[in-house]
Amino acid sequence: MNKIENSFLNKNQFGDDFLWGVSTAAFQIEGAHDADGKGSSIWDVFTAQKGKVKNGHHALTACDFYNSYQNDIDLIRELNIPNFRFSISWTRIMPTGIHPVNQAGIDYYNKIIDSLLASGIEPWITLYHWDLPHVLETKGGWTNRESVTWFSEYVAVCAQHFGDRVKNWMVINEPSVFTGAGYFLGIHAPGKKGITNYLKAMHHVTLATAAGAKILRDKVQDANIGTTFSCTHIEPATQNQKDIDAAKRVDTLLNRTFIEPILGLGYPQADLPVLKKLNNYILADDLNNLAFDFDFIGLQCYTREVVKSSILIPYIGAELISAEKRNVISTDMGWEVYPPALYEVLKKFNEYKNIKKIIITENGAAFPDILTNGKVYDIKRTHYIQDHLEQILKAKKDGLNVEGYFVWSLTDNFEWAEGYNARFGLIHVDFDTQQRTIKHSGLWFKDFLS
Ligand code: GCO
Repeated sequence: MNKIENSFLNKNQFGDDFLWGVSTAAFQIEGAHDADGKGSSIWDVFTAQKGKVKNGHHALTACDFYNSYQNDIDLIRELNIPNFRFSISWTRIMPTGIHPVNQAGIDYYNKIIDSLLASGIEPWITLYHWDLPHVLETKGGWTNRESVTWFSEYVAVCAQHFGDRVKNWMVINEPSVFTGAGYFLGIHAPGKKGITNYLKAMHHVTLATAAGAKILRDKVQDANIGTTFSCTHIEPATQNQKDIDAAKRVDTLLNRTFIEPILGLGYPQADLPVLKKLNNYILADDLNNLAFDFDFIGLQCYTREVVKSSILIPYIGAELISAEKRNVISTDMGWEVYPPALYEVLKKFNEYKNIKKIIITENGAAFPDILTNGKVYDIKRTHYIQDHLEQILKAKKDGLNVEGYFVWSLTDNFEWAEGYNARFGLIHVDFDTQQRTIKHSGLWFKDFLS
């Protein structure tokens, strides 16, 4: 294979210690929804409800990673990718969310971990990537303060069984997304709505993030502990003060609300007054239990949002002007392709002086990928990745803290409410045959990492 020309970028420009990886999540790739004792998660239940997921798609099989993991790990190695981020399915480990432990679940993830290590690939575990056990949801899920205890016990089991070989951990994935979509808007599992559900989930998830991290620190020797946040560069639609203020409120909600408590700064209630309602759920010593000294923070930035003031939108008084309405280039998710967003987000999060290390734990794009004669020429995705790596280089040259980049995602997979319509993979999956085909972007990334 002659080297694919990547004239502007060279891995060495990022430094020898820069981390390169690829990210996935259990529910989106594994399938085997009830295999070997696995219990139902809220996403198993949600996808079974009519009308919740585009085209009625579900993840009963997904990418069948549960059975084809060795093939996919071989592909990770073929692509020269040294770090693999995956999540643990809580209901494989504890089918009802609490003890007893399902040994078959432990055995499965031991096989994944051992296969990765045997292949010279470093495992990076996300403990919670949205698939809460359904039994716990029947008890209120994240709106129930007991969720902190349930999650802590689950983390302890994973630390005990995997911590001898796995040193890189992320506690919770994108709390703003799954609480907002799942407990306020109702468009993601468990489909709950309303400000009370949202604020209770927000607080309990933030407590659980710190509690889980403390357990890892206690039980895993030499652990590199992080957690991940969705983040987006926010701009006002105009320089009208109302739009500037609206953008500041959206930025507070999307970029600050979940990270600032764990940095010991408390909830940014002054800049988003609705957050003062959290005081109804904050108990005396909670504020001391929200913070944790993470070894790294994972940022997951895909785009920017442009905001205008709107009296019609409760609690935030702002609305996002879609990429379509702004007539700009966008992905299959409707997200604007705007690489400078990554630089702006890195600049923003570098202002938090107690963030030790920033890793981009997700970045990627969904484009329509056509398989033609056994090839997928996804040049838009290749350019998307290259252009975002250029922004990381710019950030590093400006002295900003960014120590790694993980592509979302290894293979096309189940994109939540979008189902399989949004393809993010470096590797194409024919979901009828489970045939994998490395795309142009995957071949480029392989060359880039070689
Ligand atoms: C997220 C999740 C991933 C998504 C990816 C593309 O960031 O929303 O971590 O599960 O699939 O970001 O939307």
